[in-house]
Amino acid sequence: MSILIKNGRVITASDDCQADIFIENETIRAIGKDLDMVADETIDASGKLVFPGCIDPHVHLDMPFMGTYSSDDYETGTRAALFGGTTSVIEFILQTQGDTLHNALKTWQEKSIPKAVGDFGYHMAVTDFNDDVAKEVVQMIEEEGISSFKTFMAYKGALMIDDGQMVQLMKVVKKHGGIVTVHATNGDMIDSLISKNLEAGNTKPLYHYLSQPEVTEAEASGRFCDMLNYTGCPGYIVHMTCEGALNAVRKRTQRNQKVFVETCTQYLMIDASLYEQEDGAKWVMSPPLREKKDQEALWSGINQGIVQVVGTDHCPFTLEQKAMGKDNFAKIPNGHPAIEHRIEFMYSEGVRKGKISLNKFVEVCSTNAAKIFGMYPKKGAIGIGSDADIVIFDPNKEHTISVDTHHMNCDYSGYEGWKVTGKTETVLLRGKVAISNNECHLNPGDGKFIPRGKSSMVI
Ligand code: DUC
Ligand code: ZN
Ligand code: ZN
Repeated sequence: MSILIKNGRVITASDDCQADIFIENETIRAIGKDLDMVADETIDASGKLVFPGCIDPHVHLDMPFMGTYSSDDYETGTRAALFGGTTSVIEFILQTQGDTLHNALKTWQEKSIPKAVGDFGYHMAVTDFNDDVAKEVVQMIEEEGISSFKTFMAYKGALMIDDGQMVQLMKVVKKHGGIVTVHATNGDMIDSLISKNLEAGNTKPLYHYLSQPEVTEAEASGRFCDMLNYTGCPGYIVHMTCEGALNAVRKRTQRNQKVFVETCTQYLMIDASLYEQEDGAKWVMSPPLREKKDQEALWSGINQGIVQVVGTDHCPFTLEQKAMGKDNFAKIPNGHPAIEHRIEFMYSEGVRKGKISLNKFVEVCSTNAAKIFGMYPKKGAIGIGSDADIVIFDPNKEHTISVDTHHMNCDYSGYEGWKVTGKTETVLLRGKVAISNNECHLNPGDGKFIPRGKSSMVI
């Protein structure tokens, strides 16, 4: 099977040119002006942008969390991702404290392999570290294609590891060429602020925000960087939200350590004033939304190259699930639906509004994640020999975000009525048309596990 994409404006992290792309089976075989090749199918991309399939390295599908499960599973979540132009996701396996990494891997394989519509990899969340787990970490890198290890500096008693475990984990991961990622907030401080607020009868969603002030993230981000520097391990801070945390990293990077930063679309677009609304639970996530000054700082961080990736932390819960915390903000399941619209938001809010260039857009939505997490240039690139994961994007199409039209398994949108310019039109996954004419043509099981190697951003 071959496909020729003709007349598109091809954008990568470094290039911008008018070119045709010839695909044979799963792979890009030729790129050039007016390619004289015959294919089984030709797609005319005149007037469209053509860029590499996007990668969301931060999603939670069917995740057991706060007494329930995130409402998108591998089928609905990866399908919604494809509709938006995200062809690959990296999801999080959660080790159960006291149990092995291998048992957790088996559980996640069962829920992902038969269901995934788009491609996927796993970060392994190490929630309990000891000498036996250290051996498993090595096996994950060398035998299972899992080279990134997620840690939590919060959620004590469920997910958090202490600083001693963190440093020992970093040493093993460094030795074997992996990377440690982190939810960097000061869990003890947050837990005490939550208790104080509840004791005072402050139960509304606003107090979720007020229990996680900026300093809790800035402090933990700096501490994580210092532990990376001590161990020499490369690291990655997920879902950074604020100026204070960014400045903590900026200061540390002056000593030339390897630390990468991810932010998420929501932290660039919406702010904490939403917590004052009656329906504020819709945006309860951790870390919480911040302020306008933080959005500006994050956009600047992207342009300065301190923030390398924009993901989503997609972790949807239905309104019924959110209502678990109607009398107590600490019981609202944390997270919101986001996987589908990241690319359209980044184009509309970022590129169209002059905040980032087209090349930067591809870099932060696709290429950098592929490089940092060891899947470049198979993913994240339009190059000869790369997987034919391709987005054909209409840069002028206007549309409105709504729960009525989204494909995520969630009965609300946090962006209801938001007007967007630019729409994902056609999506190819490894040479197959996954999305066209607003329909998905792939099935559960068509998405494949991506075994990942060492980061190509770390020398
Ligand atoms: N934050 C969320 O909002 N949801 C899932 C986990 C997390 O850290
Ligand atoms: Zn987190
Ligand atoms: Zn997360």
